[in-house]
Amino acid sequence: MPAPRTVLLTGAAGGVGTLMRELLPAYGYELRLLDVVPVAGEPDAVVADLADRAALREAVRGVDAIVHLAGISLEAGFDAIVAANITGTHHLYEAAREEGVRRVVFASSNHAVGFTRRPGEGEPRVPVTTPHRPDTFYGLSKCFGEDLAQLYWDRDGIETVSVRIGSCFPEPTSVRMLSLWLSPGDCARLLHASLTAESVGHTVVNGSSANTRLWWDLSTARALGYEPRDDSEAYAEKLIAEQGLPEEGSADDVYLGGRFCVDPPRWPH
Ligand code: NAI
Ligand code: 15L
Repeated sequence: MPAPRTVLLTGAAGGVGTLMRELLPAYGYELRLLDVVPVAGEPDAVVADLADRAALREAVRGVDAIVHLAGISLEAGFDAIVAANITGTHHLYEAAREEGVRRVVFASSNHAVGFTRRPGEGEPRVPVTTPHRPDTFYGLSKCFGEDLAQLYWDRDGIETVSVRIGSCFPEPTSVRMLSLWLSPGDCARLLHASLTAESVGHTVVNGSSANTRLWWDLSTARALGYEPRDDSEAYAEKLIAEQGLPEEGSADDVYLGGRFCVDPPRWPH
């Protein structure tokens, strides 16, 4: 596959989309932007809902690859999650199939496996082969997205890298994020590796920086050529002083998904 040049970035108005709009062009990509809300400062962005199949088909026409970030990014009612994340992602893959787009990078989440126990001291990091254990309807929609990607690879030959993003924000803001943080720079590096690696079929990767306190294994991401450069440890002393360590036996202490397992934050936020 020749290296993609033109890339559709869905969810371009969101937190990760805004960061990636700034960082990905340095890798040589020409971005086409899409979101259900206008993208600030980007008059050419496509404003469309993932429900609009005709608009999606037009938006993917002629692009080499898609980075799919759009959707509900926290817990919400089941019907809303189904519409945006399940039906919407299906619409996007159908548009890709109809228009001959061969590579997708799908923003999955740690919440697809949120009820997985986090490793204790000296225990191995959680691999991507750990069974799906969604902690919310939101996490369940990410499990669906990963399976949908598998189907479109096996049946239609569309390649996908499903990136289980840990916590992608400019800085980690909680003690839990010290283990899951994906810095914006490393996110761009991981998306670039996912867009350019040869023959990925459907590959699932855990998406974090090279954090000292990492809970999960980055080997499938590294196999794509991802070389993380950042480590959340620089923020550890301050965050632990401010927030303390999680209470023993609490969701934040036990599960990868933390409080999503018991009291998930709601969307919109
Ligand atoms: P966000 O909520 O800031 O951005 C999502 C964007 O999708 C928004 O701009 C929203 O307007 C758009 N959107 C929602 N429904 C849509 C629809 N029906 N049609 C078109 N656009 C729609 O989320 P964020 O943080 O930027 O995350 C991006 C993606 O990465 C999401 O899929 C999220 O689930 C995933 N993710 C993010 C993580 C993080 O730490 N930020 C962690 C794990 C996964
Ligand atoms: C996610 O999947 C969310 O989209 C994001 O807003 C964060 O809450 C992140 O997980 C996390 O677990 O920190």
